[in-house]
Amino acid sequence: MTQGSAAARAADSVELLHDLHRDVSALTFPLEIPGVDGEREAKERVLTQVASHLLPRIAEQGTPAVVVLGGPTGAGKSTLLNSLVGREVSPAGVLRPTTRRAVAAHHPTVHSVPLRDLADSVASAAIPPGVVLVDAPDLDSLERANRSAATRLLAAADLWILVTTAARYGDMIPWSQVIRARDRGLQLAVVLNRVPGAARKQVRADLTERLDQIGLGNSPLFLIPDVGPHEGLLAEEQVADLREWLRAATGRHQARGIVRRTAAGACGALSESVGGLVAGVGAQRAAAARLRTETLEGLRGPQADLAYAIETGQCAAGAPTTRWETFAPAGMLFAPFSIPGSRASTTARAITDRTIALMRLATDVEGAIVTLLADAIHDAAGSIHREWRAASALHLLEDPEPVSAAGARERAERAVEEWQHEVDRILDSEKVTALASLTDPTGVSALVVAAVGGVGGASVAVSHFLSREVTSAARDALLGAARHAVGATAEPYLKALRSVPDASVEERLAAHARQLEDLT
Ligand SMILES: Nc1nc2c(ncn2[C@@H]2O[C@H](COP(=O)(O)OP(=O)(O)OP(=O)(O)O)[C@@H](O)[C@H]2O)c(=O)[nH]1
Ligand SMILES: [Mg+2]
Repeated sequence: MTQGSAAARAADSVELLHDLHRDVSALTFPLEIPGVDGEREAKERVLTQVASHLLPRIAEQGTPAVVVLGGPTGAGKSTLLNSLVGREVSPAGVLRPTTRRAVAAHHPTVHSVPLRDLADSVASAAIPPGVVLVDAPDLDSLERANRSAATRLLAAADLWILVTTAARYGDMIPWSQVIRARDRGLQLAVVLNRVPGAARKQVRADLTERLDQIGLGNSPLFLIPDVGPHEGLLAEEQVADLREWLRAATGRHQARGIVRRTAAGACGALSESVGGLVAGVGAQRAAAARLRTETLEGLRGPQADLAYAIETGQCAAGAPTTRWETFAPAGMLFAPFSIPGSRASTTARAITDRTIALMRLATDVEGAIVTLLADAIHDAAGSIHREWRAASALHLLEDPEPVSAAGARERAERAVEEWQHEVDRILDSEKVTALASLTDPTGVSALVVAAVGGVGGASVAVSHFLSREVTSAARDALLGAARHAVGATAEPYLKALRSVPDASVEERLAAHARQLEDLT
């Protein structure tokens, strides 16, 4: 590869990694579905790897290699760092776990110390210049914060010195982490602490074989003999081999080699991790689609029942019909509506009385419609809410409380009021001359409301004096208003689902994963 194309490639990689970092930072996994904790952690890992590991390495060729001392609590990681530095820079102790904040030791000539956000840095001339040696919190910690800090440090490492003890290495080595590190090209060395003299050979053979099984048999292995109860720094001769190897392996030249190798390996592993995030987004979207279907399903029953009641003219058939019939006989106020050709009183007094009677009738009808609609809204809200609670998704809502009975009633009242205006608009374009001598315009409108509500006599009167179309137009308007009012119950839920990443996010991440694959 020519120098020019190498530079172009590095520039492309930097741009790709910046884009990836931006897109992954913005990524959310809002729905609590199986595996989501893993996705959220994977997101953090990817961010650390890109920001603390890959970008600095690609941008600055002179970055020191990051060597992380990682392993179980009490294995002697802090003691080892202190012994290599020659003074206590990271407190070692008997309390488990001891180290909670990582310490990064580096040569005083190293100015751009990586991992500033993850570790406190300490300058020491005892550390070779090409390396930053990091004492990490315990990897398999019972403490979540320690576990996560250690995992993030390993994500940013070029070389991992796995520190463990002879007594516990069998069960205490976090093998899954070792395998993951191997897969992203991270170099491994193992320090086995407190090895009893007699067991030396046996333990070395056993551990080498285990490492061999996962393709890491060539990893350097350092055995530190057991010196009995011990506090403070280890004697120089106990760490001399490790110091020498570290110096040789991470001299400036080799350090760059480690860095390059891990960066290439890391791009492959990163591509896989991003692929995992893509799958995670897919799972979120599938869950959101299910929840959306269930939400709309919650509307369906109440909307259908309501539409049936309106279409069949049953929504206000009871009391209002009785009231109509009280005024319908000959000589009564509604007689001219009920008995074609009957002589109607058209005095101003009779018109006012008739109008008032019609308005009372309409109030009854509207009251019945409001109750029906409020019940439908409340039912729909209740069933949608139950689905969301079962899916543990209520936290996505601005207001996690379902619509109350009073709230549903208020919405229903507003919708019916709106509908009434719509009825007036329908009547605006009708000729109402024949009715004008019998009642005021409010009475005409009330007559239509009663007709839609299912008062048979009112229906007949509207057909006779106006047209059949007026009732059906007003009924259609009520159907629309009712459907809309019930449908509005789902709106905050559907809006909340917009926080789930959409297909474009999934596609962009998948494209990044493919491009990363090309970089390896
Ligand atoms: N005998 C013996 N004791 C050691 C050795 N290394 C560390 N210790 C002791 O073991 C205890 C734990 O050592 P640390 O260095 O704090 O262990 P660590 O791995 O840093 O532990 P965490 O910070 O909790 O992850 C301390 O009391 C040390 O003095 C060793 O090589 N031999
Ligand atoms: Mg420690």
